Amino acid sequence: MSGPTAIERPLVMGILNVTPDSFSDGGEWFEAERAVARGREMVAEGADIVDVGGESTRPGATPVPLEEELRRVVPVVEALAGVVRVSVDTTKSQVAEAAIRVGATLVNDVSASLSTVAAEHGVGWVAMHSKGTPADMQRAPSYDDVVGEVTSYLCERAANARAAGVAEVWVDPGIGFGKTGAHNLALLAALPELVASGFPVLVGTSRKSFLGALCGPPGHPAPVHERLAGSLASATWAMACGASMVRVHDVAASVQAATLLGPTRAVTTVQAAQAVQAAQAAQAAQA
Ligand code: HH2
Repeated sequence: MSGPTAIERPLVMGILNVTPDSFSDGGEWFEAERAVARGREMVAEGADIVDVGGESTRPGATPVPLEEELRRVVPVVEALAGVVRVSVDTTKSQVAEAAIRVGATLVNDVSASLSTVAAEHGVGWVAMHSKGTPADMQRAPSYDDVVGEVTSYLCERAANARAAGVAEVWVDPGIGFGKTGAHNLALLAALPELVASGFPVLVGTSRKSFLGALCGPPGHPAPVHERLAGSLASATWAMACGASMVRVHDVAASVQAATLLGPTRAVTTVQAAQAVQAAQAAQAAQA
């Protein structure tokens, strides 16, 4: 048998919200200097991509004017782009383009509408499913078949983007975007179906409210900063189902989980043997 092979692990995208009102980290990284420091910290924790956003998409969030979103996002993207791969979390083409000009190479698009920007500039694109806008998406969302509808929506958008020349296309079921807790769980349970589409899958569950509702005692949702275990369990589940990237606030813990998932996802005996060899070689190199 040949020597140890590096086992690929799922990627970890660190969330960096340069906003005063994001549901979990709002205000923490609102100043550019603090945001850049947090971005660097996430890189040290093992983040593969840092996702910079200047507009909260939490239910009921106030839309941010273009100039303000540019002011928040561009300097942070510029400062981090030389250090790590940067994605820009936006629904505005002008913000995506400005971020690309200063080094972003992935457009994280919760509106799944910016594929032409990605095609034009030769960068990657994440198509996320959402039903409605942040203002109304959590008002009694309903589906006949949530898994079927989300999967066919994403596959159609992704295939169109590929045909239009976007080489790197990700799909994301949009956990919490126009979905009840039951919808979120159904989508997580059916992730292998989305993975089977062949498009790489990104999943973001980190600290979201359905985890709070599930993890706290009845009627007392776990507060946002007490959702690490649920966040990690759901990210691990997603990776075990074949998701290629998870979007998280808690980078260090998620990188540990991803590192474990790389070898354990190896499905054949040969891969498993290679995984053991690779792990042993890595340990020996550290000793
Ligand atoms: N979730 C949020 C924002 N962007 N992008 C993708 N691809 N997938 C997601 O699940 C996703 C996303 C919402 O989380 P967060 O950024 O932490 O909060 P806020 O929108 O309040 O800034």
